[in-house]
Amino acid sequence: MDYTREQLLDFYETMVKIRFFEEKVEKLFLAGEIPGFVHLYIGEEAIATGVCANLRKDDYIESTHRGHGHTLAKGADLNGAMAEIFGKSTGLCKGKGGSMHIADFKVGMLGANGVVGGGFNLAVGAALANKMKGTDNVAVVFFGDGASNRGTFHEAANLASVWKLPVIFLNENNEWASTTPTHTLTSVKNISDRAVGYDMPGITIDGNDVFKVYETVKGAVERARQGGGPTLIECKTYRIKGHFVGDPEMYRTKEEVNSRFEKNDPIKNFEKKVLSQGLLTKSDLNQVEQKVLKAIEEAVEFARQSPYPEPSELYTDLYV
Ligand SMILES: Cc1ncc(C[n+]2csc(CCOP(=O)(O)OP(=O)(O)O)c2C)c(N)n1
Ligand SMILES: [Mg+2]
Repeated sequence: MDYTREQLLDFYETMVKIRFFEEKVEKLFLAGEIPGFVHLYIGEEAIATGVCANLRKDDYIESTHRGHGHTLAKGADLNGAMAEIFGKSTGLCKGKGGSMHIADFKVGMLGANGVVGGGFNLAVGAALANKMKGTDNVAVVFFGDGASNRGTFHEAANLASVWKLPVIFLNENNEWASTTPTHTLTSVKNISDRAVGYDMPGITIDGNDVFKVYETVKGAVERARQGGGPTLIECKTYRIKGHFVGDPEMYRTKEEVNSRFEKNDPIKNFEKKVLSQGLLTKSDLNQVEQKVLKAIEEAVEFARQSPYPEPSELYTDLYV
């Protein structure tokens, strides 16, 4: 494998940061410390990590309701992200976005979205802006298998293709759309097959392999930067947690979930590969884990100690 030690450590740090962050958020939500609704990204960490490792700060991403991982992978501040999920005034959106509408324009993270399929046209708009400004920046829109059935996907894919916009349609096929198995509501076997209808490359890959994700997206990003237009990439993965925290999951068995996770945990996959090939040591991995755990504990304390927004802030930041 042709990766530097620094790149490997970065992959690992981002993936465990997302994993530990989500495990912490789950605990705090169940303990009543976090308001609203929370959707966890556990089991899908290799996707956000492999994608965002190809992006610069001034490239854009559009996220989903399951957006914490995308936010962290794009480089958002950990304290600001945690405080946002707590609804505190020190959060990335001053506590007024919360889990499902977290955004960080400073790092090109244009927003999570409570509307399934709400990100497509925003990303295409961002890509159009890049093109009109003459930059080589790209936009990536993350979206679920369920979202691929929304009209917004098809409108956006068509226009992006016609105008050869620098946008990547990044599908996270985790086999579930809320309580519904994807294959019961999707007309194609692979979501990437839909690329044919829009005259763009369509690629399906193992989304639990961070190397595969990184390398595939690298090609699509280069193509987009050079004016080659959009690409549709489908990352096959599996949703390990309930649709939201608190989901009773009456529609599948614990055995199914456990066996999928055991076979295909993206972080374990990574560890196996780098250890067996002697690229990193157990102690390298431990050091990263300890550093990340400490940073997350600090972020929780930061969030706990921060104030809620003042009522007078209710109408600020609504319009630009
Ligand atoms: C327009 C719209 N329709 C329905 C919903 C309710 N809803 C929230 S998440 C979800 C399923 C989304 O599935 P998928 O796109 O596969 O994303 P995943 O949750 O698997 O990451 C649905 C139906 C919504 N939020 N917005
Ligand atoms: Mg899904």
